Amino acid sequence: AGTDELDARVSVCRACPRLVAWREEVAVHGRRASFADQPYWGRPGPGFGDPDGEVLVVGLAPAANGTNRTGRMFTGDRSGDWLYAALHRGGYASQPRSWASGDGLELHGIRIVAAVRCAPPANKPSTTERQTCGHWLDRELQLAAPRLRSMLALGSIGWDAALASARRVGWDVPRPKPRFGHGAQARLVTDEGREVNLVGSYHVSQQNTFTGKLTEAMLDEVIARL
Ligand code: DU
Ligand code: SF4
Repeated sequence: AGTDELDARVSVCRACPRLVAWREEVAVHGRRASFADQPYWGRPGPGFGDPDGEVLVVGLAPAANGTNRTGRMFTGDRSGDWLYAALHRGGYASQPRSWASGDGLELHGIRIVAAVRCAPPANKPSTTERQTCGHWLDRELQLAAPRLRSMLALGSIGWDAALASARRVGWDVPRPKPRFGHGAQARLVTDEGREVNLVGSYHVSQQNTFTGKLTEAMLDEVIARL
């Protein structure tokens, strides 16, 4: 599948000097004590899930001790605990938890990618890094376009990345730019005239889930709209 080749190319990308340095620094010296004896991936996070999925999830970026450790999007951190549990409730994931790349998890009908593929310091990618990594997202949209039905954008960074990428690959995007919010929705039209439903959700990060800004019910509700 086209996604296999894309994943292989992404996983050796070194286009952002600051992020390359950080992902490798964490992998070699910056491990959390509880993971000290584990090998770290230390590379960009390739997309994960169903290569023929009709739904694309666009997250923010890998976490330093999550995807940057396990090599799989959202696997190995608290954000992933929330996302995979919700995808399991929604019928997209074969199991509610994901802790390592060999855990048996399979997604059906959905593929997960990120606006930025390398773990950024303090979870804050720069504007340039977002633009640079956006080219990989462009390729995701082009590969998914023939079957894509909807996209779930996590957080305003995921939302902005999805809209910017859709514009770059020649899809119709409403003007003025649709505003991000939890439950925000926008209708995009691919270059071949297919409608794609973009849905926004607060990101599944701890700062939202611990504080109750994002509840399980709120997440289930947006996933049901995909
Ligand atoms: O072996 P493979 O079919 O290329 O799958 C690679 C990887 O993708 C595996 O860890 C499972 C996952 N995956 C999935 O989650 N859902 C699918 O429908 C197909 C593959
Ligand atoms: Fe490449 Fe994206 Fe990582 Fe930058 S963030 S090095 S573009 S994979």
